Amino acid sequence: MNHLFIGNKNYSSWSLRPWLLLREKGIPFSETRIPLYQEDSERALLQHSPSGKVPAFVHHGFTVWDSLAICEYIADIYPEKKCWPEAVDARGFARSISNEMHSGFFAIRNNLPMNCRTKMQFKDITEELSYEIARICEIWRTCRERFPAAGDFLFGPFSIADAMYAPVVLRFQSYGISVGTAEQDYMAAVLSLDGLQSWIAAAIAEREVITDAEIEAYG
Ligand SMILES: N[C@@H](CCC(=O)N[C@@H](CS)C(=O)NCC(=O)O)C(=O)O
Repeated sequence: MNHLFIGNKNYSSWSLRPWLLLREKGIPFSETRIPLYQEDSERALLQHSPSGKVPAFVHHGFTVWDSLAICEYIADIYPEKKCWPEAVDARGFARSISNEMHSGFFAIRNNLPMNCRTKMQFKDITEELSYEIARICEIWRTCRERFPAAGDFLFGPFSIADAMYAPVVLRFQSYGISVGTAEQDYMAAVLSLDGLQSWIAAAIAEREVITDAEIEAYG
């Protein structure tokens, strides 16, 4: 009834977002992994996703694509799962930061590619990268201060906003990005999720290597 098409678990940060939402909200789904940047990838992607990109989600034969649209659709079809915070101001804030992630942070996305197998001290922190890291830390701190609902996540209970930022948590961990105490606590909460741990284990077990997403340890 629910099927998610995803890319390589090691590299596909957009795939992780709806996958983690489904897992953490206990929504049953099956999945197909399409390894990216291989000879047959383009054909396989276009067969299941109109954009030719993953993730794509199929619900009773109806296809929705693009990570945030999929998360919104899941929130619509499972209102009881409370995928967004309930209070209207918290929900507005959660949507703003989720869209900010979806449409921005290009320095982080380009310079610190998600790679669950990597653990290094990344030293080449440009001004642009440093600005984006500081902005993410500000977002996480502000959420915890302004919306101190019960729970360890940005708005208390796990929400779409956390799914959108989970790949950033992985990147900060992989590249040894230093953050403040509140941000460390938030990262620890995300990293302790069973769903995320099982994604990481599957990512580490994958054999494909996408050279462009492999950063040399330097500095
Ligand atoms: N805006 C899209 C981005 C999707 C995207 O770029 N997916 C990558 C994998 S993480 C992809 O399918 N790449 C394959 C390709 O471009 O050929 C989303 O949020 O889902």
